[in-house]
Amino acid sequence: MSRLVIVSNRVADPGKAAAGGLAVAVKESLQQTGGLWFGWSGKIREETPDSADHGDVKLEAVGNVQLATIDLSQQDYDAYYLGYANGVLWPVFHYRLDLANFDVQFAAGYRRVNRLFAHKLLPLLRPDDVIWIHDYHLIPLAAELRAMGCGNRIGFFLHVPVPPPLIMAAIPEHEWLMRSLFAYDLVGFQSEADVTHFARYVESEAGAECLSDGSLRAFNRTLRVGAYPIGIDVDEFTKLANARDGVDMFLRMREEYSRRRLLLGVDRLDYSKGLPQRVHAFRELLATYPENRGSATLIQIASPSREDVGAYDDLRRQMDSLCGEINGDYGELDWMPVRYIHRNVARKRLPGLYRASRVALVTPLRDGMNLVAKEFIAAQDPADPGMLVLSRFAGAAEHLKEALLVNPYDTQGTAHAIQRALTMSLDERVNRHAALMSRIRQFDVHWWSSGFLAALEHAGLREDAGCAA
Ligand code: GDG
Repeated sequence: MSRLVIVSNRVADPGKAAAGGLAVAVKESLQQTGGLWFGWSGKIREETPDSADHGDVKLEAVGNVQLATIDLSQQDYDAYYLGYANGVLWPVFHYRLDLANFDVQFAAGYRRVNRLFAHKLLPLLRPDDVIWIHDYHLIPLAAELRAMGCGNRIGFFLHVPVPPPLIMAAIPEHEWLMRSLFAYDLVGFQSEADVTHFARYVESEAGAECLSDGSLRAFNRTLRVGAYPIGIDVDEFTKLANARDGVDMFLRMREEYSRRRLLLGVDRLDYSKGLPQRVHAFRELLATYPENRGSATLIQIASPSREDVGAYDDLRRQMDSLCGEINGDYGELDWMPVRYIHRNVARKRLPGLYRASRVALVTPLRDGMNLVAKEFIAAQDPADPGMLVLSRFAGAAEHLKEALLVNPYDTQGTAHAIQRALTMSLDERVNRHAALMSRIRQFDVHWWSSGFLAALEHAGLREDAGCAA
């Protein structure tokens, strides 16, 4: 059997908890098969005059997984990670052209680091390795590897959404970027909407032809594409909910909030997650349905994220002030409407928190998938489950139809949906939850990784091993 090589921007220690959807899912799939995980160590390398080679690859074995990491220079980190990946691609792919900073230096740094990754990874590869590259940080990596003569099977999975063609076309380097995807044997997206956007882009910008088997023909090559909605390890998460920490947390929360109705949000503090809009909708709930005053409490966990990127600072200030305002306007001596926690919460505590909540608010403005929605469903007591209010703009909405779907820009509509979730009959909650449970079981993390890898295995042999970019 061939060895699996996973490449992502950041490598996380499989033994430690990770906040962030990609790390959680990659860890869970790699632990099944073993293999090599290559990426950035998270460390910044000291600049020395003889450091042109960017230092060595650090190798470390953790169980059946070998970790291979490199450090980045400050300049590379600024241009590739902060500048291009998180200052151009993340905002544009989440439809936020207003937040993108198109600086040619960032694009150059992005290309430089992708080349560096290829250069450092190549010597570690065996001829029959299957390489699976993850996410928007590393779109041109296969093209760089091919240019260095790599003929291995290479797949790519994009964890974030694909925007419509005209939004994509705002990126000055969009042609180079999208063309470089054709160096892969298989490109996977989160949802059918993403596949459609990508196909429309290459049809209109590169005259691609959509073949009858769903693959795309452009730049003299054929690319297989498909939707592989990512999932969670449902059994592992249910186990976590029933483990001691999970149960302790659940009992503590239930006692603390025995006379309250708990609403919960768990997100990285990111502008794509719709946090200010969510607080506005909760405020609207208190205004329109006064029976919730003194009772409904929103716990919002917002784990710190990308604090070196300016737009995240603004969001932090905005959330501090919105939560302060709502507590000032509606709070009582014995009740505060919002508990806002701008810290990371231990993973083992999350399931208990999910289970103690009547309603989860998963209301991103745009999201590739959203794993919190699935974790919330998995953690519920099937006999008395909480209800999920889910943004129609999350990839998860494509198959979690039994949640209450909302438009997070519509404050009143979202407030009505929250009220509906809070007052829903036990029967309806049980039925909806059972349906949702069967969907997250069907599309779990094992289905995702084995489905993608099986398709990669069968993605026809490449017609040529040359470079697309
Ligand atoms: C990207 C895409 C896609 C969150 N706060 C804490 C914490 N988390 C964990 C959650 C969940 C994960 O992080 C977040 O996953 P999401 O899917 O919601 O979001 P992104 O990080 O934006 O991930 C996304 C995902 O990739 C996978 O493809 O679904 O659309 O944007 O597992 O539980 N974990 C802990 N403490 C926290 O405070 N321990």
